[in-house]
Amino acid sequence: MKVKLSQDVLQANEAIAEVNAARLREAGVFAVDMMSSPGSGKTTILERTIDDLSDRLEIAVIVGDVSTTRDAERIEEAGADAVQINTGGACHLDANMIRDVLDDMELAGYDVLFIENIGNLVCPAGYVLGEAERVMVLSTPEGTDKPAKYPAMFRTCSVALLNKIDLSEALGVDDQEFVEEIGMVNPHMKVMSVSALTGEGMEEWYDWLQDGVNSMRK
Ligand SMILES: Nc1nc2c(ncn2[C@@H]2O[C@H](COP(=O)(O)OP(=O)(O)OP(=O)(O)O)[C@@H](O)[C@H]2O)c(=O)[nH]1
Ligand SMILES: [Mg+2]
Repeated sequence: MKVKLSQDVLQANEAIAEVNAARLREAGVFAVDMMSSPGSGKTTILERTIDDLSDRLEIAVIVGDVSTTRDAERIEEAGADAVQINTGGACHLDANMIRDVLDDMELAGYDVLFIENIGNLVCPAGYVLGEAERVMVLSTPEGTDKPAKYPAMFRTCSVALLNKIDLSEALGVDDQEFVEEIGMVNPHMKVMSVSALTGEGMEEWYDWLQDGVNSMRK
């Protein structure tokens, strides 16, 4: 019975996510779900992305956290519209939470909607939200074993941003090892190595985003 309940919950979530996805497509908004463990650099990547792209793209961010509005404040400070969802304890966002926020947004005004999920390498993987793409942020201090230990997250995402490569040398880690470990879990995953701190590698990420935006305009 427990299994059935769990499947019902996931099926209900998927039905709502499909409605969210249709609304976003209709409005021509490229929606990206950003997932990672806590502190890998999701908000920092978004801050730099907003800073670098806001002259050519209209960006909005839905930020999920268990508590506080700190990330939404950082996003607004960077210059994009932000909506904070506090889950009050839940370890992932779900499609229902996103639907409620979309109801209050003028979607047609945006090119990109980022959804920063709760920092967690397990739970968010099971809950689609209506996004066009799922992006995983893995940072170098977390260790090269994370893809093998948390495979569901790496299999569900199409892109991995390997962040904090400015620290690789000090940590004594080889970025190529991360790429190989990711490839063993998901050979189709596109890996981009970046530093949100220094800006290294961010152009490739911006090109990928622009391609996504263009695909929504066709
Ligand atoms: N050296 C270095 N530090 C970084 C980089 N990106 C982020 N950080 C730092 O990592 C810490 C966490 O960054 P956040 O952007 O808040 O991480 P997050 O994934 O949004 O965290 P949660 O929302 O709590 O899950 C901060 O101290 C950032 O300054 C990077 O590329 N290099
Ligand atoms: Mg954050």
